[in-house]
Amino acid sequence: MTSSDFLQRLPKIELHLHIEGTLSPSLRWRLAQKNNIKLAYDSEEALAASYKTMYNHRKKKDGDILDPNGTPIPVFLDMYYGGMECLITESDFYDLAMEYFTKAASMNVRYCEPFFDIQGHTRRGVPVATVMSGLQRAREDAATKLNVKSNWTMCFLRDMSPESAMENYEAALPYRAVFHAIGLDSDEYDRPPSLFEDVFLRARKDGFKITSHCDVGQKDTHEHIHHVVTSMGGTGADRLDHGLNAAERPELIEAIKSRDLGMTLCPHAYHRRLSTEWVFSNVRKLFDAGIKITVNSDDPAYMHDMWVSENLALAQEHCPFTEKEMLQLQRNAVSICWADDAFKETFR
Ligand code: ES4
Ligand code: ZN
Repeated sequence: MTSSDFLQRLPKIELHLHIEGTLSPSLRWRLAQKNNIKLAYDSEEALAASYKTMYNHRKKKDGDILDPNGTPIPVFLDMYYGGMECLITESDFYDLAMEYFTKAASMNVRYCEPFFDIQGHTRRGVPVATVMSGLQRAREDAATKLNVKSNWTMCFLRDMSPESAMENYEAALPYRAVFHAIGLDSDEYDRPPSLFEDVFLRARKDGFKITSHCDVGQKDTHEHIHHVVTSMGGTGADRLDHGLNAAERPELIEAIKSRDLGMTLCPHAYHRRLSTEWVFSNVRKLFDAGIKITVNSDDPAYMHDMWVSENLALAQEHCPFTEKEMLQLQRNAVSICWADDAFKETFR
């Protein structure tokens, strides 16, 4: 069996994926036409070409520890939020999610926990109900028609205020059947996760799982990781999204291990801007320390169409991981995911 046969056959779980980061140029083009939205590109081809030029996460700021020196434009976060403007109606959210779930089925992804950015939509005037209804309908159809099960995680944008996070949380609570967890994403610069403690404490009390991004190479990332691992929501989050810089600090490795905390890593998201050696030696280090790391894709449409299968192949090649170790990554995903136990059993 070739390595790509092995990866294709592997029943997969994806735990770090932003649904808005799966918006293909073709769907974006179609929705923009339908909704009479003027794009900055004259053709679908020009729009598609714009997806290929991104390299930086955002413009470099003082104190970033690992960002490259180049300043290509557009930067990732601008493109990502710009893409959202074509998402207006319930069926737009449904189509976005179904396009992803269909792709997931083709990769033998059997279960996923995608993120959505509620504020990315409400701040444009899209009602919470519109987002929730489209995502939930897609979730149900994906489970029955595609055999892809899922649970949604609602993220807050950390470059917006803690008050906005709380307002959106409360507006989303009537739809609590739609999502099972709360996360934190967007630009981390001078936005420690502790700023959002009120809403994370509240969400945990209300019975949601909690998680947070600590993206690679950001200013103060070690402090942010420390907070997420030890204190978020009172006793530490239920998972850590990214957090690869923990590999640089023995005390962070120890703290993650002692709580048996799972980590969702996205190798290409780092590799597109950092050295192969730095990225994969640190992935390997966390794996060898016995931490339950998983391999995921983040924003595949905006990251050179590197989906979970391609990210797994990248890790397999560069860490490098044997097939046995690849199976361990899969077991890690089963262990740290928030599916119910009966469903988890179907992966064994
Ligand atoms: C994101 Cl790569 C990344 N970083 C921060 N926030 C995000 N939201 C979607 N993708
Ligand atoms: Zn992410």
